[in-house]
Amino acid sequence: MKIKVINGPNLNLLGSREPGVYGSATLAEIEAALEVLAQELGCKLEFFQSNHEGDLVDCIQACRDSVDGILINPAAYTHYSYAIRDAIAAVNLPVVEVHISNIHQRESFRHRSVTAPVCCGQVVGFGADSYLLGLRGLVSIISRRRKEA
Ligand code: CA2
Repeated sequence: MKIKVINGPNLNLLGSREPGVYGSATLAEIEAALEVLAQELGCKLEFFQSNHEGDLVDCIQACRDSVDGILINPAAYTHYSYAIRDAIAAVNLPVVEVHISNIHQRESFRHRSVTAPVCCGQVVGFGADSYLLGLRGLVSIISRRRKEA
């Protein structure tokens, strides 16, 4: 089982600023923790981060024939990128959306996710653990679908 882990704009800055909102873990540390969990769950991970909407769309499209599911934090694009939403819908793979912060407790523009309705699940507000919880949920959905097929 292969899973793409995609991170959107500014998440490359994790650990350097705003620790009160996003915690102190760097993106590299989050990816390392995901690798440990992936070993336990028996899946392989590939990582991608970009600050550019089109690159994220290209990456999601390329997932169609190369991975079994996507774990994504679209960052600020969550709230307004119909291009990323359409790419997720088009790729026809299980996708789980994660957020470090609880977007519902923050500014009103963060309350809406345009991408969540085309994902199979969303995890918010658990800090870096949102990624680990999201990976567990995604692997469980992929395994269930394989048994049902
Ligand atoms: O809580 C999340 O995971 C977010 O996706 C993070 C995005 C934000 O726009 C979403 O509303 C919620 C922002 C990521 C920016 O990360 C930074 C990290 C360190 C310093 C500055 C920004």
